[in-house]
Amino acid sequence: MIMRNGLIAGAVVLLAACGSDEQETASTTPDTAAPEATSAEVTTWGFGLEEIEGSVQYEYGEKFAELISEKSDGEIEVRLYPYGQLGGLTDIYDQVQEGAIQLAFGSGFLGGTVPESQLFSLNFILTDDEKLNAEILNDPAFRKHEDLVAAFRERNLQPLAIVPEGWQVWSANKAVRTPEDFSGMAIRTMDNRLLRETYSAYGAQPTTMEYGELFSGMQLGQLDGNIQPVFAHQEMDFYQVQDYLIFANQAQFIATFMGNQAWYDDLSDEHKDMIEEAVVELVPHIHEVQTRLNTERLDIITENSNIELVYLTPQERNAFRELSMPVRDTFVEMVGERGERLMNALIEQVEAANPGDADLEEEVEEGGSEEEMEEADAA
Ligand code: 6CS
Repeated sequence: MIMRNGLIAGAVVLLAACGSDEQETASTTPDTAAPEATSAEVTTWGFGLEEIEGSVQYEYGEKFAELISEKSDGEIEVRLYPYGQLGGLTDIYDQVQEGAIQLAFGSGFLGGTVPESQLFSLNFILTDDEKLNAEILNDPAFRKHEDLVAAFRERNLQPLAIVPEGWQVWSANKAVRTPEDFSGMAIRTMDNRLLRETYSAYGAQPTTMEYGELFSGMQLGQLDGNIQPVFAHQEMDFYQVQDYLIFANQAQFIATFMGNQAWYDDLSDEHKDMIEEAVVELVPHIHEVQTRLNTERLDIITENSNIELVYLTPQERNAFRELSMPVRDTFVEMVGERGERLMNALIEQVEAANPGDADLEEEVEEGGSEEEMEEADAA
């Protein structure tokens, strides 16, 4: 696999205006300087993915392309650029900001571009129910919250949907059950300060590295641990160079689906409506896809390795939850009042959707029995 060797294929992205503001064609053209010709009737929207074929983002992109093609009677073609084709992660964000591509996903590394997006890296902020989280994040009350939209638009981006891709699962060469177990561990985090603060609070040594370099980073011993949804541990072969997968359910991997702001503003109402309908239809669809992919890939991992699976108990999780709480203040320090309002809006949505969770936290703090905690977690 090219990615795991850290070789990111170079790509030339050319932009061709084809008659109207909306008719922009982005194409990777490693062999020729000329942009690919498209017929006069077909408009191409380029969509940069942070992940390779077979991933949750790829499945999202394929379904989005299918829905847009159907809704536009074939007038619009969405062309996917999987990870590596446009360079590294920040190259993808640069290209959608500049309008070289029209659409992209942005997750942890996007924190450098849209600091408020680090909200999605906070641990223990959502519920334990992944489907409910997808619904909360995509409820217009949050997805279209003026502070979220303003944070992206200030950076020439338009947020379109929020896409949870599964629990972030730790991998390591030892079983991590307590913050003390993290001591001295070089754990790879995506490049944002919030994640570095979180894992420092847990006692680890956060280390930033590009996605495509992680396999060799772990193989060469530069990294002791990694944080990914299960499908990515499998798809990128990361599990082959680690001994334990640790499920703490501390956070989900969350990406934002976004467009170039000027491009979005120039779209006709009809095309904006197509996008809106597609992202709404995709909420239950991608939840089903991510749960299926993560389940199937865990089976592949366990069939093909001796990796040990560790599931933290509610009390073990609570030790991490407590350490994560002050990081919310760091988030506010970093992003100011707008980010704070957004964080509070998310917390309110979570509490309204899942009032039982606050009770559970109190019970855990008071120290119910492990069985009681597990029952409460399963409920
Ligand atoms: O860890 C990363 O950098 C990447 N992981 C996933 C699952 N998706 C994209 C992200 O950049």
